[in-house]
Amino acid sequence: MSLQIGSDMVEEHSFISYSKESYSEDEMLKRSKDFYEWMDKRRTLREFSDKPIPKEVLGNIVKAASTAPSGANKQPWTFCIVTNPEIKSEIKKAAEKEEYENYHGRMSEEWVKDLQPFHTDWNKPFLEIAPALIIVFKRVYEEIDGNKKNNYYVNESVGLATGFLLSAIHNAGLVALTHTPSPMNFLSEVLKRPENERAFLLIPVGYPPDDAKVPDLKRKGLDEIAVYYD
Ligand code: IYR
Repeated sequence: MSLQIGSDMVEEHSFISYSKESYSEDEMLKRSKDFYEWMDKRRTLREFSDKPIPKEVLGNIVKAASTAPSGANKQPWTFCIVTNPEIKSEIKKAAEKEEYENYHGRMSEEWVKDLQPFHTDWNKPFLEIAPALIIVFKRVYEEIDGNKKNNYYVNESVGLATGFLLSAIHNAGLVALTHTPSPMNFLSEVLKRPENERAFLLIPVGYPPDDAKVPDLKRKGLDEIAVYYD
């Protein structure tokens, strides 16, 4: 059904019944605890094995990401799934060029110091080694019948979808790095993306190497992150 809003015709959604899953309080307690403990096992890795990931698995991970809520359900995202070795090399070369500048003057001394415990530097070998790079683009606007139509809450929407993506990667038994080469415009050029898309995050995905090591980080406790207003 269409609705007239001002001079525009807008397609109305038909509404369908929501099939609800509900649990007893005991079940809720167990499920919420189990889920937290499982999510707590997710860690960022900066090293990967080069073992390929089945294409259908990558597709399912991206489909899970696309279930995130978005402003007016505009789904303002594009996920580029790069497994082609030449394109991965091009991305590595361009990312390292920017990161070299970052580590040699563009980042503040304090920032470089804050990164020391993570042993990061301008070298990004994982961009060639990881079997897949998922580059998340935000779609700032859509071009419809030659007119630009802005999307809404684009950063929030794409941030949520990326969170879902990381959870889906963890669920598949794979690992990822939330990588932020900066500036990221080289990704639009290498991947030949249209003008309405801007790179948001670059997520190398793969299996952990046999001898994987991660920093022994502590997450903040509930008392540090939650404020109750009972
Ligand atoms: N983009 C750089 C620097 C960097 C910044 C932050 I904040 C990190 O948590 C990690 C790295 C790089 O990728 O090395």
